Amino acid sequence: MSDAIIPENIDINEILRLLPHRYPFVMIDRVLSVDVGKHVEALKNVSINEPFFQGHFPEKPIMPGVLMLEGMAQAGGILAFYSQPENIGTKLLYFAGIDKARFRKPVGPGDQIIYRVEVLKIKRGIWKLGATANVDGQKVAEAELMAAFG
Ligand code: BDE
Repeated sequence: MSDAIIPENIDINEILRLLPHRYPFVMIDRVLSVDVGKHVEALKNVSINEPFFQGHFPEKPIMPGVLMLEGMAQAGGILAFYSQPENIGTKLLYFAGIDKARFRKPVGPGDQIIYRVEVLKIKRGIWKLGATANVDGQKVAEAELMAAFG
């Protein structure tokens, strides 16, 4: 495992190369930095045009907390693929579990979410990741995620 830091923005084309997700389930727009084997930062610009706002809720657009967990998982996926590039195109990273999820503030149209995901440990092939979501410097959500290549 290299310990390269990749500070350049990883654009949406690179995100779509690494992840199998497609509309309407791509939950990150850009990767801001990757410190291989350690952490990743990614952003999502939340728009009133998000398809989920049609139903969540018709008169009060709030981003579903579970989709912030998905954004954390996708950012974690970018980190895992950069950390083990031999898995790109050969394996998928499966979301295996979640602990300690908290949703602290509502997120809506116009908010820019910054996801930060760090590797807490890798044990028997299970990655345990610590994740936060911030908007305007305030933590809006947090969780610990488990994932495995398979
Ligand atoms: C606060 C903290 C974390 N996640 C969500 C909140 C929150 O304010 N949710 N609000 C939901 C909500 C839904 C509908 Br329907 C409504 O009419 C209103 Br007034 C709400 O605040």
